[in-house]
Amino acid sequence: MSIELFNLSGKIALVTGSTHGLGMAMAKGLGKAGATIVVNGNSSQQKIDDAIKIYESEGIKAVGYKFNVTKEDEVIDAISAIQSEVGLIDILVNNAGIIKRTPLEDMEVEDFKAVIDVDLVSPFIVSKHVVKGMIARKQGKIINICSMMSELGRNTVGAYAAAKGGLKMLTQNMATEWAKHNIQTNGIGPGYFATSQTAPIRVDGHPFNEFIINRTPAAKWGDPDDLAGAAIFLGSRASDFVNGHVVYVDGGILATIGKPSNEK
Ligand code: GCO
Repeated sequence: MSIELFNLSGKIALVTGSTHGLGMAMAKGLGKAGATIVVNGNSSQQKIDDAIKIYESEGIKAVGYKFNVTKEDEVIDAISAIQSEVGLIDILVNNAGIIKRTPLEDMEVEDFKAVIDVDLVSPFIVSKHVVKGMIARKQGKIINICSMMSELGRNTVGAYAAAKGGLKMLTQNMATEWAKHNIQTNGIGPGYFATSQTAPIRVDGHPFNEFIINRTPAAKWGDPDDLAGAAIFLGSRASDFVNGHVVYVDGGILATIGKPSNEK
């Protein structure tokens, strides 16, 4: 019985920004639990086709849809195409995100707005149009990808922190409004993971690299596959009474004040 709770056979999961990185890792987890993965990206059709090959090479059923999550008309068209060509969306993972590392006093307004648009407004836009089907069917799962910056500030990532802090509260309000329809809305808060997004600050000898390894009780950067379990849990019946929470997968960063570099 218990393992059955995590079985996603017959389910359809749309994961935004799932051609690489954390999005792909979480989508692979959902796919290996039985779900059909709707892969989304916006950079190029080639990138989506290459990603589909990777999913299929791991025995995962995946279909690709290129659309810009910040453009409501593209989102409406994509969701109706997905629901008529693939099927009704059971699980939505709002993962697509960007970051711009600039001190706030030097940040251009359009850059600030661009980060808010992708990281906070697009989860609202995509959820608004996917949830209508979930409300009609009285079931659904929404997972918003938050961050350490949903709880903590950091030099140069002010716009990102504003968006991820806002996304935590948007998650709570989605749960408040949609739980009565048997829709569970929760978040996943990744700590520091080895991805292309963190590559610039994860270089050997880079002070931030040393800082993270020392600041993280697990004393390492996370492996994207470490997120698969939380995605399966929040996408499955195992979380049918879990609502409005962020599951932090961070190696213990938020649990501790940290320690000086001379302490083991
Ligand atoms: C940064 C990082 C973070 C991580 C992640 C932490 O510059 O601090 O890129 O934003 O990617 O969001 O939870």
